Amino acid sequence: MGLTEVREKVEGVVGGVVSRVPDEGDFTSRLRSPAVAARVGLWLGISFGLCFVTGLVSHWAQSPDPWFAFPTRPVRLYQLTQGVHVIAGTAAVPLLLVKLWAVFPKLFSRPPKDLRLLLVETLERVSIAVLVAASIFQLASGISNSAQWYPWSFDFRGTHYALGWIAIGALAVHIAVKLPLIRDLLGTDIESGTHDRESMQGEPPLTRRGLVRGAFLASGVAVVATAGSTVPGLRTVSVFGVRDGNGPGGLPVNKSAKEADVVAAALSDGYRLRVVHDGTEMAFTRADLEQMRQRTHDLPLACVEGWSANATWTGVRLRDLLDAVGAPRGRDVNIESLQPAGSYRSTLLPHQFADDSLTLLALGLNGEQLALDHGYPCRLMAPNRPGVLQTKWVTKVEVLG
Ligand SMILES: Nc1nc2c(c(=O)[nH]1)N[C@H]1C(S)=C(S)[C@@H](COP(=O)(O)O)O[C@H]1N2
Ligand SMILES: [Mo]
Repeated sequence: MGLTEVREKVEGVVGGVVSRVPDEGDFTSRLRSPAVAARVGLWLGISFGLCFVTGLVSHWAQSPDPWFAFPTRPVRLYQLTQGVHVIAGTAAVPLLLVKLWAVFPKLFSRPPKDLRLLLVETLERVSIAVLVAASIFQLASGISNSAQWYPWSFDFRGTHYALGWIAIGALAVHIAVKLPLIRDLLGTDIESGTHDRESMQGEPPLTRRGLVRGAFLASGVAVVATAGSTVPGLRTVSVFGVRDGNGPGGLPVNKSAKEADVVAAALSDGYRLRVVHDGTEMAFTRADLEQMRQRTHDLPLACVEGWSANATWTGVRLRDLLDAVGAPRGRDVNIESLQPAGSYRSTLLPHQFADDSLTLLALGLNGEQLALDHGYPCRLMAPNRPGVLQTKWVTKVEVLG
């Protein structure tokens, strides 16, 4: 076989493959239009912005920064930011699906012949690929975290945080590149044909306005179906809410005493709360704690997994215990539970929380004795603190140097 024949054969095969891949022009629906993509994209961008900012707040709350202390007030700030995070993420799911559907034909646009244009387009496509992949990952991993379903072995928090930066960076590039087009599209009527492809001749069963409204409606339904985990009035309609609000004292339980393997130790006569500062150590039975001055405060439990609930907690002010061992103010404190294993078995309580007058070692919840599943004999309850750091079944409070 001569060289020309080989070339002809190769060209034949390549041509055959290429002719089977659809072309952007093969998509005829008027609904898959840039005008739809821009409108849905605007709200998608707003949702992602809210997710990013509230995600940073959550990261900051969970990784104490010595230079920039997380505030203990407003008491419900974290409950609000985490609620917005989960609601905005949920709202983004239908929007992302409609947006991807609308721009899908662009995946098949033929690359330009001019080398310079080709380079620019390749860069743009890479940034969009990164944006789409990161967006899908963030929404999927966020939802599965809310459902407490972890079918992976990577660290959720670290990965979700890192990809948050990647997604927001790729989004910023995407908006910057498209800004003139976005402004033009949002400034003209959605049904007008500006920036349409020539092939968009089909007669869709729906107007573009109808499609965009449908996307917003789906987004609203998704929010209502899940937000009840955070918004009390919605609890009964939220069929997909992650926690139903039932549990001892009317509060959901995240991890039960049995799951945490603390039942025997929590109910044992030998239980003591040890408070340690330098050489001083004091041990309290549950009865000793009940004898101390009791305080009652309304504090929310706001889980990072997207549910929250308000409750009334009664117990001993942590600062009173720290005073008992002569600990000075301004010291961070380590809170340790009876739980033998697991990453939530102990937490660092920064000094602004340790010294706050609202921070309790709670013995009671909503007027009842604290249930075993909520942390009996005693649990930490501090203002404006993620639920994951409100350690249950506390057995040791250690003042750090
Ligand atoms: N020792 C211990 N404390 C813990 C946990 C845990 O797994 N172990 N889970 C935390 C999480 S993630 C949340 S949201 C709250 C839930 O408190 P609840 O079960 O009383 O509602 O407890 C926190 N305290
Ligand atoms: Mo949690």
